[in-house]
Amino acid sequence: MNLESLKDGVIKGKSADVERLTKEALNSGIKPQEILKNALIPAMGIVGNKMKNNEFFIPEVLIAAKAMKSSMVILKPLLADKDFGSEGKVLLGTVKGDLHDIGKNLVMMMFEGAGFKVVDLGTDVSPEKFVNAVKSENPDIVGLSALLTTTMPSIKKTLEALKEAGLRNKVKVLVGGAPITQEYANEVGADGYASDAPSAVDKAKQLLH
Ligand code: B1M
Repeated sequence: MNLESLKDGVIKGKSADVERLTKEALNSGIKPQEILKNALIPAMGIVGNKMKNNEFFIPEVLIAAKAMKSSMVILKPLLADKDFGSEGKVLLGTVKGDLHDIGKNLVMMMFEGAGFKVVDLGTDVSPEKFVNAVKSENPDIVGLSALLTTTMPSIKKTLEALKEAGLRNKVKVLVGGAPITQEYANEVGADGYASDAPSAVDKAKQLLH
């Protein structure tokens, strides 16, 4: 069986086809790792590029991510934990005081689609919660999302809390969200800034390699 149709199904967001083709691929003897590596991850890479080039917008990306998930649901029990974390581990959250999570979830899907393991802390995440999660999860990257000008200071506070806990040098911190800029990232001492979900993945890869 050819994985191209599965890849194409993810790009076009055809969840039912993706589910069927995933099962067919497994039945034909293709290993779950191969499906992840040769169909799902490249498909989400293409989706990310289309988003960057303004060929795809948020609805298309969410539909593609949903299709990817319909395959992941089948593959996940068949895969070892390490298969999901081959690129690294990302701890993601929207900062304290901020409840916006649509962008953060898109960033999460792109990371998962690119082969990262993601631990999602959700929204309104306090600096202390980030610190505790860094201690327990030992991530490579901490991703902070903020959508409000009033919650931008929570990014700074989270960076300070990581520093105070002696953890700042153990992780790379990536920041993003509508009001965030590269200048702000520099000012607060983050390691990277990304303006959209695909760029977040590119930036994380740059920071780790
Ligand atoms: Co709110 N809201 N909101 N809101 N909301 C904005 C952000 C606002 C710009 C609207 C406006 O006034 N024009 C404004 C902020 C103004 C400002 O601070 N300058 C605003 C406000 C004021 C508020 C409230 C205060 C309103 C009120 O109650 N008076 C309130 C605050 C609640 C709180 O958080 N404490 C509030 C509430 C809400 C809802 C709950 C109703 C809802 C959120 C639902 C949810 O997320 N589950 C909501 C929404 C939907 C919006 C808008 C309309 C859309 C945000 C969104 O989801 N965009 C928004 C206006 C707008 O942006 N046009 C607005 C789509 C999403 C894909 O984009 O989140 O930017 P975005 O994510 C992008 C990039 O920014 C980047 O990648 C993503 C994908 O490419 N990115 C990262 C994001 N995180 C990243 C992290 C990274 C890297 C990249 O690395 C880790």
